[in-house]
Amino acid sequence: MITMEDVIREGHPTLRLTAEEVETPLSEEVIQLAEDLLQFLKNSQDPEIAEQHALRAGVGIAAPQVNVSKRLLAVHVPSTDEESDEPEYSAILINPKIVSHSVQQTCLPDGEGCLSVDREAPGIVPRHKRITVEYIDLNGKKHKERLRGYPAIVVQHEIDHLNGVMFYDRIDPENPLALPDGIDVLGS
Ligand code: NB4
Ligand code: NI
Repeated sequence: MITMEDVIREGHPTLRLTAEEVETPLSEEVIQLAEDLLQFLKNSQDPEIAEQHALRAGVGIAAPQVNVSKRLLAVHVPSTDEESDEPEYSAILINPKIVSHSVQQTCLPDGEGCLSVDREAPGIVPRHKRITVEYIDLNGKKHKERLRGYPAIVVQHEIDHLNGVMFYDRIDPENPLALPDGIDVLGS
C-alpha cells in the first residue's frame, strides 16, 4: 500500500526530471505500480482509511511522486463534487500525450495543491480548458479522449509531473492572484 511516506517532496531531484516512456508490453511491475497509485487515490478519498494512515486527499498522482521516473499517472475524480452532472473520471494513463488543446484557458478558483508540496503556494494556475489526450491503458489498449473542466485540469497537473514541472511554476510571480485575460474560473 502506498502512503505519504512513499511520496517524495519538493527539493527531491526526481520531481524535476523528464520521466522515461513506459515500454510495451507492460511489465508486471508497471502494472502493479499503476494499480497501487489508483488505490492510493481511492484510499485517500475514503475518510476512514485516510485518517487511519494519515493520507492527504488526492484526485491525481504521477509515478515520479513515488520516485519512479516513468510516464504513468492515475486520476480518480469522483462525480459527487459540486457539479453532480459531471460523471466520475477514474483512469490510469500510460505514456499520455496532449495532442491538441483549446485556446481557452481555465483554472481552479482556489489555486492548486500538491502531495509533494508541504506548504501553501497561492495563485492562479492557468490550464487549458479542453484537451485531447492519447495514452495506453493497463491492458495496453490505445485511447484518444477529449477531457474538459476538472478532469482536464487534473490530467494537466499530472502530465506536468512527468515533465518535471510543478504547479507553482505556472503562477505569475509578479501577480499571483490576478486572472490572466480571457481565462475562466472553473465552477463560476
Ligand atoms: C492534484 C490536483 C491539484 C490540482 C483539486 C483537488 C485535491 C491533489 C493533487 C489539480 C490536480 C495531487 C498530484 C483534492 C481535491 C476534491 C475531491 C473527493 C472526496 C476528497 C477530495 C478532495 F483532494 N485537489 N488534492 N490535491 N497531486 N481536489 N478534492 N474530493 O489531488 O499532487 O500530482 O475526497
Ligand atoms: Ni502534484
